[in-house]
Amino acid sequence: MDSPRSKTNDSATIALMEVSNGDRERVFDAFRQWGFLEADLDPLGFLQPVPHPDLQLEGEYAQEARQIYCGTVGAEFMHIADPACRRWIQEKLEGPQEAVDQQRALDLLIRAEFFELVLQQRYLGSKRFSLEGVTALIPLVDEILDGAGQHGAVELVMGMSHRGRLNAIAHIARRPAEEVFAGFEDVDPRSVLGGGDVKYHMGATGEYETRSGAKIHIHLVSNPSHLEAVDPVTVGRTRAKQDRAGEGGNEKFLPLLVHGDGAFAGQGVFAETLNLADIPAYSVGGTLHVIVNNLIGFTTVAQELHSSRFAAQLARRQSIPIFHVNAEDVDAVIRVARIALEFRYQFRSDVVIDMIGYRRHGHSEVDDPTITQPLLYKAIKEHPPLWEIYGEDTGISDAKSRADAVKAELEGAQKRASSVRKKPLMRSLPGYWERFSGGRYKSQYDADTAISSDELLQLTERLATYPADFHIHPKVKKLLEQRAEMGAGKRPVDYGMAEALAFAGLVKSGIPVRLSGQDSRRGTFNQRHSVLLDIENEQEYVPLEHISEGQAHCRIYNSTLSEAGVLGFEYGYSRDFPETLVLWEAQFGDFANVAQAIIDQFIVAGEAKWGLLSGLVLLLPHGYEGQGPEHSSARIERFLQLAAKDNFQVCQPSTAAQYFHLLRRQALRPWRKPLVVFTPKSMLRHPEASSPIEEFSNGGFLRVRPDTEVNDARRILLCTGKIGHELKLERKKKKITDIAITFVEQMYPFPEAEIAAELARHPNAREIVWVQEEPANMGALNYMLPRLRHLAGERPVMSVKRSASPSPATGSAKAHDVEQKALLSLALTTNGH
Ligand SMILES: Cc1ncc(C[n+]2csc(CCOP(=O)(O)OP(=O)(O)O)c2C)c(N)n1
Ligand SMILES: [Mg+2]
Repeated sequence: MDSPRSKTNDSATIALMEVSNGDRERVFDAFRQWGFLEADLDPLGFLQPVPHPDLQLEGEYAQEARQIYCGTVGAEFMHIADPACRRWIQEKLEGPQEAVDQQRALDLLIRAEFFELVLQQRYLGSKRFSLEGVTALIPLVDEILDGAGQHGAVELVMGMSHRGRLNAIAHIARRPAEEVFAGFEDVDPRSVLGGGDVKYHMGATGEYETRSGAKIHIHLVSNPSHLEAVDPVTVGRTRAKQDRAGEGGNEKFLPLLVHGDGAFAGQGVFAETLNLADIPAYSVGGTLHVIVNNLIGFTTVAQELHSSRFAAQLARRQSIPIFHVNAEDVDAVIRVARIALEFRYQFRSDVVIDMIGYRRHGHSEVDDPTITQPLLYKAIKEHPPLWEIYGEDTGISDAKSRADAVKAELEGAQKRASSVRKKPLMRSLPGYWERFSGGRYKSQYDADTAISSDELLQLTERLATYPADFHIHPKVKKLLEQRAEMGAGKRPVDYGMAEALAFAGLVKSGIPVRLSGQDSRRGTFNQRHSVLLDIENEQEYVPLEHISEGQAHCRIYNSTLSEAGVLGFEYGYSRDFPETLVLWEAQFGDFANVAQAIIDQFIVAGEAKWGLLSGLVLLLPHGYEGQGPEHSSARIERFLQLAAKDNFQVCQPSTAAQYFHLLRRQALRPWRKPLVVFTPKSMLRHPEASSPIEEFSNGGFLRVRPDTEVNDARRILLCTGKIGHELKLERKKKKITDIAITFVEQMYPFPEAEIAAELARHPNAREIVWVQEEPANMGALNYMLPRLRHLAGERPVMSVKRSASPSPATGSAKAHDVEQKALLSLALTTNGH
């Protein structure tokens, strides 16, 4: 097969040069630069080397350089700007090669191969996403672990997708083979009705003993089908483990991402993750990337999967090396693994290994690949398994008898599989949680969130103070003066101050806070100002880091311009640092849809699929303010559709104090559930949404905020957020006294008892109306109506909303005003409809 991707091939200009001995460096440099294009990387020979004009050199040096750079390893590293890095790699590749423990490598290859064969024999017709064709992955990771152990690693945090995952569970996480086989028996379907996950997505943990005798914990991260979505989650989990470990964290916890070639090149979330590598908020001291490259994705060949010659070349955006290696030169694979590992520890940098092999079967084993790649699969059929090739190459005479022994061992394990007891991991958690909901064990669900007025004053003093010699921006100075007044009860507290007080109280009591989002340090709406900048020297001062002696950290970061990558990272972080209040903020709420896979696959379903808890908070600015289709809606409807079995909380606090108590409840209660908060924009500083300081030292988060101004109303309006405040103002203007306006502050879990109590407080109200700003096909309407009707009994429940629309909001500010007036007027004057 000719490679149409040989974009660097310009054979017309091939020049033959005579080179003198004194030009050694020049010759070597040409090969260091382009040698990988002529390297022998594909065991089946379909990916042809591309002759490069600069390499058409003769002489002793060219021969020597060609041997190093055009063999079974092709290194791309000359794009790295740092000469020390380049020299380091050069020396490793050009220096003497270390010996390989070939017996060990052979054993691992045999295990990897026969594990798949036994599965194939016993569970014909089941999908397993075999590793055959790239079994060198197992000795590769073995070598990484050996090196990591020598650097003091205690844990490998590994993210990988389907290909070879079961093999990795058995041979890297070292779960007993019978446990993996048991997954194919599916003996206890009743235990996972409606939950659980397929066996090749479940996470696994285990203990690995390295060649040199170190013990390394393996954490294979639970993973959805969505390729590469696990990348930022794995890195976030690693960072959390590193942060918890403190000093030396990034030596101890090593992240490894195993990618498919198609996914590596194609999936944006990986590119987003790679971009996080050197940014202090997200750095983990280098992630190892291994592409299990079979030059195919499902039925699609490499030429259709990426514009670059190699899938791995996406990584050239960064100053990191890429090592291509032929998966059938096992010794080369192991040497490359060692170099990559050493590079990570030496330079605290990401590094990519692109291991090129093939896929013995179809995409899964029930696929017939001869339909789409007849010639390739003819060649594969005739190609012996790697352990046989390696056994012969190395001259290890008892390879066959070793293979027989491993096969017998695995068949024995398979026979025991049906009696393996399933871990009761999955279903217990939701059930456990339910026991605490419904108000019966309120203390587990709630927490004391108020802060005494003395302490509020102390916190305020710290939040509003900066060093005497600090040159503060006049606008920020004013803001801090106002915050001082808020804390002292001289002015109502706004959202910005409410949030600062919530964070300050938490870090003071030892609970760390981590928030990241686009422009979050200042705040998109100029509301946060968590970092003060000296206007003369740009020195930073973070009041939240100066609250009290021995306080926990309050880290607020501007994120990269990414949603899926950053949200995935923060989800991962929240998983492994549950004591921290972890928040991700969207610039506008609707941008969260770019991270929908993280929301769907991890945040809302992680507990049901994998039994994994997270206390992550999503802050999503929401509200109809005439700013157009894309700045109005955080898509409340989508979150409510995802709600079931107490999987998360969906809230819209309508006042600053409510926001304060909600954030503190999330951090202080013992249980971890994700929390989605629809946050205000124009209401951030609105007097109606501000709260007296007394509300911070008393009470807690109210799931429903009753209307205390009206008794025995004729009509009850139920709503969330901004529209409720607008309704109240309009009611006042119109001097209406018999319409109650009730805020549903927590939409999910549905506050049934509190709403029922509100309805009961107005027994004569014949009209119960759900009012929302969003169009009829959006917002909470379709979620609320059946629930309200259930509670209202005989009484009719109606609704006021914008007309159904494919787009969330109008692009015209004036049209918006007209619509908004109509909503208010309908809600307050007619019967709704
Ligand atoms: C986001 C996403 N899109 C599509 C798929 C369906 N899918 C599963 S595997 C696969 C091919 C993956 O190719 P590659 O990354 O090369 O891995 P391989 O299966 O070859 O190991 C596709 C398209 C998916 N799982 N996730
Ligand atoms: Mg592939």
